[in-house]
Amino acid sequence: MVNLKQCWRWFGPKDSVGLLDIKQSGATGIVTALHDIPPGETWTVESILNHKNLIENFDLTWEVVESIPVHEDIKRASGNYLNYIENYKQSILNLGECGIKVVTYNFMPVLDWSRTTLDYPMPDGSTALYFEKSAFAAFDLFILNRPNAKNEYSKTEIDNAEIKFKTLSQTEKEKLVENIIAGLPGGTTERVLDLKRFQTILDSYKNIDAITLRKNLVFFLEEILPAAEKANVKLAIHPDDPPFPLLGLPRILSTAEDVEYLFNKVQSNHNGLCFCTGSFGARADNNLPKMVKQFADRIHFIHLRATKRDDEGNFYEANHLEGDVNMYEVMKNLLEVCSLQNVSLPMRPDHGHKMLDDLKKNTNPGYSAIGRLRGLAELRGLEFGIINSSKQS
Ligand code: DNO
Repeated sequence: MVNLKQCWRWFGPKDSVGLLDIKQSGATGIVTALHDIPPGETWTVESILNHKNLIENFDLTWEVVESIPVHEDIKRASGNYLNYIENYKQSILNLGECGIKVVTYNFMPVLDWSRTTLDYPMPDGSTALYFEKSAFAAFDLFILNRPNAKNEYSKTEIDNAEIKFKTLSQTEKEKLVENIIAGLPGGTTERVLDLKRFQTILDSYKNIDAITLRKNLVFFLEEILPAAEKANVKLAIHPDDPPFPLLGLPRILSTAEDVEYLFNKVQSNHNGLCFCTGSFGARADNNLPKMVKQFADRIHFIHLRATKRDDEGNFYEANHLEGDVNMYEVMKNLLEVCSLQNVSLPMRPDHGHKMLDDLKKNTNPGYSAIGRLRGLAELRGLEFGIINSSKQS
């Protein structure tokens, strides 16, 4: 059986988890981006090579770009979008020239990934990321006061949001606003700091429903795919996180049906998926082991993480082998895909709890050193066990 290529996300020289730390994790591949280049601008060969050299100095390899952010104009097909698409193509060509062959991106309007609490206490003293529906709704209905938002919630949801809102202190409200509108580190959307500006950006999507957003994604892909094919760069779209609409914005990559639609519509193998078990797994109707088989030849990158859902639709990020995801089946199917195709697909342990010394450090939410190290160690153990038992049978 062929292994997965074990990778680690690095946020560049400012990341408090450095390349030497990463070497000690056992990962050999790096997932990173040129975080200082604003969405829409071209990544030059020179800037790519500078970043690549930093990585190679530690005998690590830059395996995957996560992400080249997609400018909001492209998602709306408005303003300067044709220019930004040209720049996107050029960035892909430049990456290909520098030997980097997988590019992750997402097509979530306004918000990239979203959580309401970044330090949710676990019984063992570590902390996790948490998405609480009533807190999100309290923000939407009673802090942002988004026009017509009430029509999108049930009576019970509104009541629960109101109860939640009343329990929040001023500091907790401010924290909630910051967590939601400023975007999370590594996110690909604009860092917005005031509610008015945030509402203006939401308003710019008022005529864009799921059908239009899909159309804009297909247009974008058809434009950039010739460059991706020429440079042999595989595109890997990241699913919606969480996988349902928020703030009245459409979400179009939440389910197996959504992925199937996109792959049928744009058939190139370079139009692929970042198979993120944490994102897809926050919905009970996504059967993850089955999705691995279904999209086998279009999975170009893998995020392994497990969420634990409750009946109300809240979820926290569990330890990698302990949430609702059947990680054993997912891993087994992924390894079969690798063997059949004879490729080591790049995988990174996605997120991790803040634990032990992480708790004293300033790390990007979800991207602590020890929490991810635990995740990677568990996942490597699982992989090792599956590969070895398959040799014996
Ligand atoms: C969060 C990440 C996302 C992801 C982007 C890909 O931890 O998984 O921010 O990088 O959605 O474009």
